[in-house]
Amino acid sequence: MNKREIANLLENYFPDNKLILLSNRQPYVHKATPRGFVCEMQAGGVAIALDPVMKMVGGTWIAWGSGNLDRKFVDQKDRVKVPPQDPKYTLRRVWLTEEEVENYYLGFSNRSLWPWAHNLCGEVVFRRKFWNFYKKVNQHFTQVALDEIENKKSVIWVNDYQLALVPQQLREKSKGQMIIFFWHIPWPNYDVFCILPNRKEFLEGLLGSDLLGFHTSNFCQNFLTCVEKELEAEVDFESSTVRFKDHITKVEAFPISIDFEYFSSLAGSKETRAMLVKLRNRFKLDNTILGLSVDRLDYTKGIPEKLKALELFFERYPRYQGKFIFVQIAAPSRTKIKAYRELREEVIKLVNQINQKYEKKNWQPLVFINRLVDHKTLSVYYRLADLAIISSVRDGMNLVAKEFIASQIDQKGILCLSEFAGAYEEMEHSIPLNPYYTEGFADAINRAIELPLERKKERIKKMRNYIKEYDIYKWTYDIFRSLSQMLIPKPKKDFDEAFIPK
Ligand code: ADQ
Repeated sequence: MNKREIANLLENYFPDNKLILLSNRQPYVHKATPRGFVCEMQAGGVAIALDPVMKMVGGTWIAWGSGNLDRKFVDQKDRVKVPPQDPKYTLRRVWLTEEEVENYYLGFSNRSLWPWAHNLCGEVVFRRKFWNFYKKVNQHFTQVALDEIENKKSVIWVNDYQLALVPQQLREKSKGQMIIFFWHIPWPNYDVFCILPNRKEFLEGLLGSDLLGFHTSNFCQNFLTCVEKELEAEVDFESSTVRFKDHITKVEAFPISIDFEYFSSLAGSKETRAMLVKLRNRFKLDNTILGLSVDRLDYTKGIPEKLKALELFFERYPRYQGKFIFVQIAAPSRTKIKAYRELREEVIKLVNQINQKYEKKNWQPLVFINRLVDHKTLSVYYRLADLAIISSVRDGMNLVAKEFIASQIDQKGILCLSEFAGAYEEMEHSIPLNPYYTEGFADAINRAIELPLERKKERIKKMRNYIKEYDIYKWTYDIFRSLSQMLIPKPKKDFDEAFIPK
């Protein structure tokens, strides 16, 4: 996608508008480490996807200052220009108290909404205190956004499930702004939706936006059905709009993507090629197949399910014993929540158990790298891998799938992808897998490995062409184009004409 086209669209339709983006997580964190202070990006789909957009468009990004040195690097208005080495936009940090983090972030966002949206009702915890803090922190973000608007015409782009009440709060306090909301995770069906207490208020919060985006048309349909059943609103499934209290919200699917050129050229860079040789030697890959997964260590990503499928794969297809290594890179995530700590223990236990089985054969099938790695290293692993496995039990999209494809410059890798990841709708040339069905999963791994090289190349080529066209810039363009169409006055229905007697 040509970045100039986005700039033209913005100049034509939103000439004097300031862009204000809100998300819970910030793109850059200042923190102290044993190596000294660092300013780094975090492993989180939302920040990684939106950073290139903000670098291109400019504006202000409002997010929680979660790093232990964040306060040291902001001005009196809590602002800092980022990226630090080549500033392109402003990051405005919002400060949260410990109690707010506990209840709004770890509580309602991550123990109530996150498992709820992913259909994992057994993990859901609802507490009144969580909800009260959620409302309070959403108000706080709204106030900061109002402060940034300074009564100027703005496009306010609110992101994700932590800030669902902001659109309505903004609409009540400021007139004439365009509000986009993008929901980055799945939207559940009506039966699951109904377990959410305060669900009416939650929907009303989102319906404060002019444009409400989801990754897939299925999530849009789920949302519209919930609104229709829950609120006294006019829902038009054909035009995908909701009229509620005289305000119209357009609901549309925009499958998020990645900066294709960035990942593709990183994969072809001199540095990557040099590191590739080193790692090939380290893993002794001349006669060995390398499988790879990159995930936040989250129970929605199906990591134990994948390890169990790999264990079965080695048993069912013993010819791969000693000839296959699987690398799981897992970024620590939400470590203050018990379910996440337990997941880590379970994963380590499974990895050790499987490795011990083959100790005598002098072969270590699994490598577990439990840390954040930089993009250059990630790129080397993406190139090194003969197959990537995405095993989410449920996922809004999954950017790793697209990053892996973009990095396949020599088109030799293949993607095994869960049918329950949003990305599956677009990646029809991947090898499908069902993480709940261990035997089928093990067979899918075998099928992927045994696919003839020419067939792998055909598949990868098709997926690369697709992502090259539908990259993160095209995603942004589509969102703004849709918003701009809402500004054009709709032609008056020819009601009168139709009833003029001939
Ligand atoms: P996430 O659940 O965070 O995002 P995902 O889309 O896979 O999931 O994005 C993860 C990002 O973190 C990727 O860019 C990946 O490269 C990076 N990452 C993961 N592990 C890493 C590691 N160890 N080191 C470095 N980087 C790592 C949410 C939704 C997704 C949706 C995105 C965007 O859950 O479904 O795709 O938002 O909308």
